[in-house]
Amino acid sequence: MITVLAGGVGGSKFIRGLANQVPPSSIVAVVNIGDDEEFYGLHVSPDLDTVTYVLAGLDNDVTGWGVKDETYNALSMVKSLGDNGWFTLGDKDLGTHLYRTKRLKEGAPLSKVTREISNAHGLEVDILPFTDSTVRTMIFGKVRSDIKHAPDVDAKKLFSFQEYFVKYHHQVEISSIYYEGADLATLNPEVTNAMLACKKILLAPSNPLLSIGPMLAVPKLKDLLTRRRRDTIAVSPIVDGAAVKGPLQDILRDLYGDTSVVSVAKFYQPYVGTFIVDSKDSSFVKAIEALDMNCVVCDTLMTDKEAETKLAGVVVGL
Ligand code: FO1
Repeated sequence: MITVLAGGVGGSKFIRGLANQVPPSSIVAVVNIGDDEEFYGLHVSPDLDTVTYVLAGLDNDVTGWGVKDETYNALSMVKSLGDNGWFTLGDKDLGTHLYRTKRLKEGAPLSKVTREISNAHGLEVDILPFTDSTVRTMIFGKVRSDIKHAPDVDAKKLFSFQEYFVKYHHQVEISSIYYEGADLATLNPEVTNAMLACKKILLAPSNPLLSIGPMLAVPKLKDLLTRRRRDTIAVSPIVDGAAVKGPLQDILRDLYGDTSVVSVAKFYQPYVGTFIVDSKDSSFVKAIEALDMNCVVCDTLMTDKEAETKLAGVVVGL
């Protein structure tokens, strides 16, 4: 059994590659829920849905989120009623949020609802939210002055994840990131078992602070990972000082003043025994090994399904 901690598009593609290398039923995907937010009374779980849609072949590979061949009739109606509608929810995607919200209101935990959804799509990978408790990634910072519609560019404030990411296009100079609820969050027994019983724990090439960070902020998960450091392998989400996708480069600059892969290695140092870096970053191997981490160099860019499978093959072979 392999346990993989993941979030977002990078995480989803990596799990898809992994499912081509090992039996999908041997993979437990522990997925970020720090991005979850309520829109129009519906519980939206972007990372759980991205992993599910990608594995089910339903993903929208243009946007990186939502469902392919989507329509937006419901959102158009909402906008016509005067709502700003800054968070784009497609009609098919809304079906997932309607179902999830109904089941949560009936008292089902998020992990159970997630299994119901992935079973309905015929998936064999076990997709689990890292907790059934509420953990929310909050961003403290100031809207960058070059963004036009910012009402109060000078004020530092607290943003929910989706306000930061979507409403302000992640154009926020970050002072700190806070994972609300993480200190009191409990782990599902399935997550604990998967992390103890698996041969290897993998950290997908997801954003360390936005996708993996919410999990590391849960004391029990942090302890488990620290205990299994020797068996934990992380894949770098940075190539040649730049993020493959999303705002990671800006975040590393704002928080650590260094956007190199070493910055990510330092963040993962307490939890990760082996770090996989891109061939373009081979000059950083010595600096990473000095952190008491094994370092493996290979091509990490998941440009197509073949590249995803090849990268997963390197990881599985370690
Ligand atoms: N990302 C955007 O940049 N703009 C959107 O309007 C948007 C809508 C959306 C709807 C459902 C969903 O599951 C994801 C959505 N995302 C959108 C992505 C979301 O912000 C994710 O949390 C990030 O991609 C980080 O993984």
